[in-house]
Amino acid sequence: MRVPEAIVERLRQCRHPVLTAHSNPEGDALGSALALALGLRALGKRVQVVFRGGISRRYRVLPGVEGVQKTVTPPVDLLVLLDCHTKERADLPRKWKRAKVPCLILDHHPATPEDGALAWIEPKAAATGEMVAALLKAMKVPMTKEIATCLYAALITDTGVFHFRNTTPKVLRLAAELLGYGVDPQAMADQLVEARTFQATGLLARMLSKAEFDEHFGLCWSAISLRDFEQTGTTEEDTENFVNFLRAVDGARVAVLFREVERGLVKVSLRAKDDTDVSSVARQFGGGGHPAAAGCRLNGSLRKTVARVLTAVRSVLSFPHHPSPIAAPPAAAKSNLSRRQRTEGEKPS
Ligand SMILES: [Mn+2]
Repeated sequence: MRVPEAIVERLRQCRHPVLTAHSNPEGDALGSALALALGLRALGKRVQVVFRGGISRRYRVLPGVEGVQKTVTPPVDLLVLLDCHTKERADLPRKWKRAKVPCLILDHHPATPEDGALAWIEPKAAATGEMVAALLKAMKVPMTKEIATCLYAALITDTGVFHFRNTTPKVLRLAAELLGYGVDPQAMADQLVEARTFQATGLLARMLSKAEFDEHFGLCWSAISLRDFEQTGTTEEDTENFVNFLRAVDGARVAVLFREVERGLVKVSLRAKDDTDVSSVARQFGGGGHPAAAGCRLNGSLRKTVARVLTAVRSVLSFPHHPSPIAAPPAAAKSNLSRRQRTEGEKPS
């Protein structure tokens, strides 16, 4: 991964940077911000890490998280946005989204960055943390256990603990290098990915009992209502990784989790197990993400939102270059040859 010289230069020149990412930051957004903050502080800069909406309790084990601020204290000479590409999405106080301060963007989501910002967008990176690791090396920041822990958190979050296809040889080599600095891999995976409260476990049981599966499309989904949250004493924060239980269903190509987070506001998480691009669905509703993991939020009732989004997902799933073995008639599914013929027969003229 080649780090653009202009990015290194801009970071070398700044003295009072503010680092942030998208709201409700997960392990990659937060780990990347904290790792870069530790690195820039080692170079003598006065760094603020700002998340207006605060940080989920899950991440309290990350080094430096106790220093995260909800507000910005001037002076500020650079805004650094990680794991997101516009000031609008960044978890900054409104006033600072409009402030005339130079802006630097580091992101691995394929997207068009904010106008006027200096941006490094690397869609091939598994995580923004992988970019930050390369950046810190380019800036000759000495690696420490603390920085390694934050970067490791970023890697395991976005690769699903080295489960997804973005787990490249490079990612594993970086992870191995980070473990060499004393990162505890079990503590990281337990606390950042797997752990949930007993109340959240009750919510998970509800979510699973409401799950539905459309075998024809290989589409598995579930919806959590405001009532579910209220009756289990949980919040949206507790639903992290829930969508993966839907994704795990045998024969599921796409999993969708709906969460009614306020009356009339539904958050949607989409995951693809095959090469279906669910980010195209998320974008239809003003969201975004990666081809295999995307999200959006919609105004409307839970019932109507479920229907709208599932219709959009089914139209993506019915594209002829995604032949579904499940949808094949039993006779045609028997050999690869007959399946290929069937697929060709489905191509629109
Ligand atoms: Mn990320």
